[in-house]
Amino acid sequence: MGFPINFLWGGAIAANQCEGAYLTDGKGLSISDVMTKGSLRESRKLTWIIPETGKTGFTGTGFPSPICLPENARLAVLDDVYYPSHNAIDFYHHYHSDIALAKELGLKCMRISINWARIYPNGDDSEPNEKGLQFYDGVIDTLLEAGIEPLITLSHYEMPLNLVNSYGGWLDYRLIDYFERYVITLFNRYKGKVRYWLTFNEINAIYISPYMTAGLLKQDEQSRAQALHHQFVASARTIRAARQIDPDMKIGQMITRGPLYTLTSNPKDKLVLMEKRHEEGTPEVQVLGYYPPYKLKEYERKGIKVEMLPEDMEVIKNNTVDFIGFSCYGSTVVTADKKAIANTGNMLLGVKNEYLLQSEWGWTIDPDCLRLTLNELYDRYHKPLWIVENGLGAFDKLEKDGKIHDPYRVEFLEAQIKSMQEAVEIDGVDLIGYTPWGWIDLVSAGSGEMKKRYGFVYVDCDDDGNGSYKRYKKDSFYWYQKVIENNGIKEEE
Ligand code: BGP
Repeated sequence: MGFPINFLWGGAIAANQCEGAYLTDGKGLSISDVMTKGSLRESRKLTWIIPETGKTGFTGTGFPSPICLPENARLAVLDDVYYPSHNAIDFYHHYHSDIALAKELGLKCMRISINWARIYPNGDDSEPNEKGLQFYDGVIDTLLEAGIEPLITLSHYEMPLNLVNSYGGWLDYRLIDYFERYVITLFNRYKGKVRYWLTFNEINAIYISPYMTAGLLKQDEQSRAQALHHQFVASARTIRAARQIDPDMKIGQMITRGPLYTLTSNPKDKLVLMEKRHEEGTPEVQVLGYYPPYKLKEYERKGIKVEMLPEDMEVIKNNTVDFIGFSCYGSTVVTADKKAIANTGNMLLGVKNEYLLQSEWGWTIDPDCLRLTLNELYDRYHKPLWIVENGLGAFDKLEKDGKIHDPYRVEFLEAQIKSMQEAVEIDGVDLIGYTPWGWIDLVSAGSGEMKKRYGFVYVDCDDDGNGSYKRYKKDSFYWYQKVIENNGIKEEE
């Protein structure tokens, strides 16, 4: 009973949230480099300049405040503005010691991402940046030497900024070719070394955050549908390239997912639930190789026309994913009752669940969300699954003696792991691994804060980048170490 012996216990991080060194060794600007810090109450902003006049300003990222750029404005880094991605936790210069900590923690796998703008600084360059590749050679070799299997996201809320300013992001078909060039460079370089890859982080989050997922400056549904289609084609072409270059590679999709509950037993609530699931995205395209009828009907109803080349659906059909990776942070309650009180959470929108608590950032704490989600996905798609993100963002206090006592994190994760364990032991779900989010503290994607911490390792730096950047092991570090050692949570614990 329990997890398979080769179960991949791990932890996840992403380039733009941890690396820093935003212009080092030839890296180009990426879309995260023009995003300011926000907070629970104030959303992050994008900064812009009109080159002809020198006029500068701020606009929303589309999540939740709208993107509104004046004519001729380009997204740009401005003087005297703080951008969290520029230094982040400086993983770029700490990766040797950080990976040593991960080894001590016992990680068998680490989910990282590659920053496209380190490899192709402008996205449309004809030659890759050798220094950028050398950085990832170092990270990957250090992981392998530590016995840690890399799982690499090719685009985690990341793309070269030039592709937004000059092409309008994933709305432009040419990005498929540029992305393919980028992944072929990586696959040739890391064949035989890196087995597991994910294409686009939370690809279905385009409905929530079109800029972060697809570099979109437009938010209308037509643009989102078109950009998403381009990402589907790029994802399929990535799989095609992997099969040609290294057939041992396994490529997954990455979606955000959590259970949906109805507020009441009114069938109208259940209909809203079904419709919300449909609105949330179409795992079918990457998993089964076709657009499901509900999405085609929705496009027809809304007058959305997705332009497709004749070969697009062929490549999508012939290159489906090997596994489904997903992030799961909590659950959402839906209802047909318009008056029901809106949840205070900033990402998991819905109605307040009176049976569950919320995190300090308003995210629902649901001890059963993993078992439910794993079963739903497995029943529907019959593909191996991988929980590539899960966790609790919380305030932590560094004590004078260098300790961090975080029983809330242990309590949260213990329930999550038990839930995932039930899906494996009781329901027989095929689960490859578990990489909880932010095994080391890093910048929050949603708010840009440092104080929203997920890690087993504390990083001493604040929301404005001040601090020693020293790493400290939290109490949860020793707890997770034991979970991995025991290959799960033992009954008596
Ligand atoms: C996911 C993103 C991650 C990560 C996580 C936690 O949606 O893929 O990049 O940041 O959410 O969110 P946050 O950092 O806003 O707490």
